Amino acid sequence: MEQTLVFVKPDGVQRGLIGEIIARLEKRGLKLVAAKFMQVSEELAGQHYAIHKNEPFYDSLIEYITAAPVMAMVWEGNRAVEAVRQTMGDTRPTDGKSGSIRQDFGLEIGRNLTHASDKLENAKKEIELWFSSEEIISWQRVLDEWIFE
Ligand code: IDP
Ligand code: MG
Repeated sequence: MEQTLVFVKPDGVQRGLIGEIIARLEKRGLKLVAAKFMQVSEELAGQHYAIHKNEPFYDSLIEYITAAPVMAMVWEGNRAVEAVRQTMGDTRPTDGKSGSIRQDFGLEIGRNLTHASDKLENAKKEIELWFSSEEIISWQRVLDEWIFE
């Protein structure tokens, strides 16, 4: 089963949206396997967003992501990477349809509330970067057979 990295960004934490975001992922049927509330260091931010190093928004992105704590999580499920991206919505909150987290709660691309891994290969790398293997819990959820076919 796939696992994907999610974090509620500092704006989501400041705005009291951690619960709402977790609730949507839980209700979708995804399974939480790791979570920690943490301050992101400059070093972790730089490693996580290394791919954007040459973008004009890079400095403001690092400032944004390190400005307050984040709620970091790993979620599991069949096609979890795609499912979570879909629940988060398009990167720019004013693109795409409403009904997703970013489109329902955000307005600006630089204040888009959440991160979710964009593909399985990156999900694996990001989970390794953010969590140790002991922090990831393998557990049986009683409803699994009613959610996973
Ligand atoms: P994603 O978060 O949907 O995967 P990416 O393109 O990987 O989007 O960009 C990473 C993050 O960088 C975005 O979520 C957003 O916070 C920020 N970002 C991306 N493009 C811009 C931009 O044009 N201006 C400001 N911030 C941006
Ligand atoms: Mg991305």
